[in-house]
Amino acid sequence: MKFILVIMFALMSCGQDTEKGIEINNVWIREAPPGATVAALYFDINNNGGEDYIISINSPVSESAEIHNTQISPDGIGKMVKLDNVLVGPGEKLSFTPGGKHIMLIDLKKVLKPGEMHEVTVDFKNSGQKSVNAVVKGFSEGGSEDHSGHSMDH
Ligand SMILES: [Cu+2]
Repeated sequence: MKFILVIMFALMSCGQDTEKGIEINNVWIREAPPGATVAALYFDINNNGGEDYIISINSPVSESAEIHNTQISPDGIGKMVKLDNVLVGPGEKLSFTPGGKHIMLIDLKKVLKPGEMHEVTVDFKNSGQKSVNAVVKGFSEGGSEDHSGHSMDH
């Protein structure tokens, strides 16, 4: 048993070393009232290391998650486009914000209330998985969002 614990600890500290280059800050999720099936997740990325890609996101609060970008058509209608990955260049600062790139948490397992904290894991191609805590913000906080784009079928 002691031997297994030592191995686990070694693996954990090893993982932290390889993740040094990328910071994830200001992680938050838009509140999800009863009946909501999706919620948007936002964060800022600060890459102090080499080129990398966000390839997937996981959270215990939803069945799955997709990387989305919001594109505004000439007639002003926001449409969400699914991205397979997002490039994070060396030294790049990247913001996922309402009206721009965001993570869509799909098939929510629970109601998300303002003030709650939930774990989110971001998977990078080179840096591996990074787990962070996201705070749930109410509809009036964190900037407005074009909800028309969220009527698309997920
Ligand atoms: Cu979306």
